[in-house]
Amino acid sequence: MLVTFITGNEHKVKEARDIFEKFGIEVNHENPGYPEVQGSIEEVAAYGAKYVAEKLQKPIIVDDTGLFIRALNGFPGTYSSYVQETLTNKGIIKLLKDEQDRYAEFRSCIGYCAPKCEPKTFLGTVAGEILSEERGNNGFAYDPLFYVKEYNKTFGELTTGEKDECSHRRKSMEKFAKWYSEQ
Ligand code: ITT
Repeated sequence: MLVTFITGNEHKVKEARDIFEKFGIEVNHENPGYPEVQGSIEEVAAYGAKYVAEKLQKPIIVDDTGLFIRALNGFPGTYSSYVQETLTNKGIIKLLKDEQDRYAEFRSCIGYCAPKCEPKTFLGTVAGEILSEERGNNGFAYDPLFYVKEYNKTFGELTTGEKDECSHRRKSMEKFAKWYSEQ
């Protein structure tokens, strides 16, 4: 089985290849880009998947991800990409400086669509805490800030294999892979 993954993020492609391997799904990577609508990550993924499937005239998946920090009412959420580029992790640390509530969730939504079909979405979430310093050099973007109790480590300190065992993306991609294998 083969799936075309539409993303501009090479880290996501690597994680997808590792996660899909055990389902016997190969990943073809393309990056034509797609408009990101205002809305939930499910809406962004569904719209993006439909847009690209019609444009390329073939079935594809996209992944829209956000970091949702409870003390900030879910911010940066769907603005995670912009915030990572502008505020960066240091800015998030500053925003939470005097905050006791450190709870946060990563949410990944896979959008799948084939031409002339309606899109389907698959959501995966993982709970963690935002540290007051960055730790670890693995992973990417928000990973060094995101502490996971079960491992007593941040995503930035986990090996790729460990992150793939428990991550939001593992959960969303696994849901998609199970459904896709049955088609
Ligand atoms: P595409 O939309 O092209 O797939 P992107 O990197 O813009 O790539 P998102 O909008 O889904 O992807 O991601 C929002 C932000 O969250 C962006 O800065 C990502 O680098 C970051 N991000 C996504 N997944 C992450 C993960 O597993 N760990 C840490 N940060 C992540």
